[in-house]
Amino acid sequence: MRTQVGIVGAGPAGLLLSHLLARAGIDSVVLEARSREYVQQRVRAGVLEHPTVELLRAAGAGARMDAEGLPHHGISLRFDGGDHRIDFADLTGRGIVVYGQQEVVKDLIAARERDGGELRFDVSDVHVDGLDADPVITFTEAGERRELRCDVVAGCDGFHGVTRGLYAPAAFDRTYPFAWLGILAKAAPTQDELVYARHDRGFALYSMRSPEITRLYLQVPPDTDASSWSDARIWDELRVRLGTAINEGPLIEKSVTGMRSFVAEPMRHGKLFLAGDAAHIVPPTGAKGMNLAIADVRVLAEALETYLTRADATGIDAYSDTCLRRVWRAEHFSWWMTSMLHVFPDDDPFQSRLQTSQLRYTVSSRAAATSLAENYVGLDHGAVS
Ligand code: FAS
Ligand code: PHB
Repeated sequence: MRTQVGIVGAGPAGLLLSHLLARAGIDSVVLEARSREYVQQRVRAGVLEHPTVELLRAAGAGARMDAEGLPHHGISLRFDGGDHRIDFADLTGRGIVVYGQQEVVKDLIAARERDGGELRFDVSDVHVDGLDADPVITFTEAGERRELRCDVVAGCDGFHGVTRGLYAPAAFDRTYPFAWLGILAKAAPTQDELVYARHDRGFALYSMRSPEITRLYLQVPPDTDASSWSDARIWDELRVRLGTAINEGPLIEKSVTGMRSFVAEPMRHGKLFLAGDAAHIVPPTGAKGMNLAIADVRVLAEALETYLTRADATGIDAYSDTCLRRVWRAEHFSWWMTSMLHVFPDDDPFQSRLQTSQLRYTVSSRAAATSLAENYVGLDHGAVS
């Protein structure tokens, strides 16, 4: 088999890259370890920042997002027993769209299959050789060992994939002393917008997916087993921390997500280009994970187009540095939101007073609120210096 771009991973990064390359007339093959059904039902991110929404629309993959997504024009920070709204529309003139990551994945798979794209699911034992000259990906599919020769390889296989291990990038890593217990419930949201709550018992987040589905999170210890939390205990704790009425309903999903900041530098090695979680991880407090993957792919698709159609290596040579500026901006914002809103186990009174002071300043100063708002709705692609 031969293609121009071999893509490992069919998450948001791999699927969008394949879609953008196809629109530029460049062929690719996507190799995915899991089944189509698995990747389409995996519950993860929920917030699309403004540049992501614009890119999906421009790429012809935003129709269902526009029909079913929930446009939001602000969020609330809850602390000191009250809610304080950050008005994105007033502060930035922009907003976000609440639309599940799995819906984006479904839309991109549908677009690729409509356009005859080559998505190969349930592959295993992926290996890559020849990264300095002529890359060859070998993999097992339906019990057969296969070979895919390509001009370049995109490592879009997430944090636990294999492509980052093909070279030895510098790793910048920080883990947090807590995790998030997330639930998806068949219950109509009682809030119009997201609520980030800092409570002495821990952080909580009120989110949603549709007029019928609520998405909620609780800060828990890092080694928490989701099964150790009964539904009743979850609802009770959410009510205490969010301080608001919440409709209960049957849980569709319950899982614990670790909190980590991670960056691999550089994001390129020879003919291999990492994008998304394969290269970086952010704690979900800033709702940046999937959006950062999409921003990487926008840069990579453009760079590969100039390289593969005009033999111009300017874009691919600048790829890593270009992406890392936005990556570190999102790392800082996600760390800042996480540090401000969570209760740290040492429960240091000095730190908790700093957090409260930061929260009070953020909601009372237009300049501070604007800083949170412009990072949350997403800085324009290419605008991060
Ligand atoms: P992904 O991990 O989505 O996709 C990588 C793909 O590669 C997967 O389909 C995997 O099966 C495949 N793969 C892995 N190894 C392979 C191999 N050897 N061969 C072939 N395929 C392979 N972000 C937010 O903004 N908000 C959230 O609330 C949020 N919650 C999250 C909860 C969880 C449990 C996790 C793990 C992440 C969460 N994230 C969240 C971050 C998440 O949305 C990621 O940023 C996003 O999925 C990144 O997309 P990709 O880079 O495409 O990686
Ligand atoms: C979600 O709706 O899943 C969500 C929203 C905002 C976050 C994290 C997750 O910061």
